[in-house]
Amino acid sequence: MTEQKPLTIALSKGRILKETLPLLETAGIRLLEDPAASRKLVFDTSRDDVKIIIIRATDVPPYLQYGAADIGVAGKDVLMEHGAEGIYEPLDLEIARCKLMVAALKDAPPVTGRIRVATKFVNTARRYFASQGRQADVIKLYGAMELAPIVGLADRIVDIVDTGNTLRANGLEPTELIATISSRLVVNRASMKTRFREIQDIIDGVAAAVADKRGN
Ligand code: PRT
Ligand code: MG
Repeated sequence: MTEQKPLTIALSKGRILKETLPLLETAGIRLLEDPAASRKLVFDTSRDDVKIIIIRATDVPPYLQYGAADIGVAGKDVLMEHGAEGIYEPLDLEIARCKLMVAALKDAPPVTGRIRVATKFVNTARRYFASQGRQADVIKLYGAMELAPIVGLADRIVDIVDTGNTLRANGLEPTELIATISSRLVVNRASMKTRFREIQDIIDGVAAAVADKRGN
């Protein structure tokens, strides 16, 4: 019998990983070593036919789009920013919940005319302001977005908000909700066709784990 190549699951390191591993375990897929104690990028699992790669959150969509991974987990923020080409999104994992919001300095006046927006979510921000008929110049930053309004780089930021503590600590406040965010299980569209049974079984297992955790 010819052996099929293992199914590859792409997970993002950081907060999503911590919440995803227990769901996969409940679905019968367990890492054989602790990724926190290893510099490896490819991990064997309790299933011979499944391996896990651990990459940056923003790298998950391209791995899925081009079929280098069959299954992945990514925040809806990252998926919205990258676009859904070649990627199927069958399941909300209900983890790493947060909100994608516009924020401004506390009590900042409304902006008339063109608005300057600093964010790492440039595509999402452009789409959002365009959908509102507002003219926006969007400036790409890679971190510490909160600093931009303080030093006059931008009128507004678009960023992830959870407790709001980061905004508050920097004298900012959320002003508009763009989207409520959670992490999603995603599948390469071609894999979904060619390896339907294997992948659907994993989706069903993880869906059951999510329902279990929710308490029904
Ligand atoms: O760290 P790295 O640059 O590799 O990537 P990353 O920062 O995107 O990864 P990670 O692990 O920090 O976040 C991955 C995903 O978690 C995001 O894509 C979101 O879908 C989700 N998530 C959930 C969050 C938060 N909650 C969150 N609070 N992502 C980021 N934050 C940050 C936010 O950027 C801000 O700086 O936490 C701060 C706000 O938190 P509060 O509680 O102060 O409001
Ligand atoms: Mg981070």
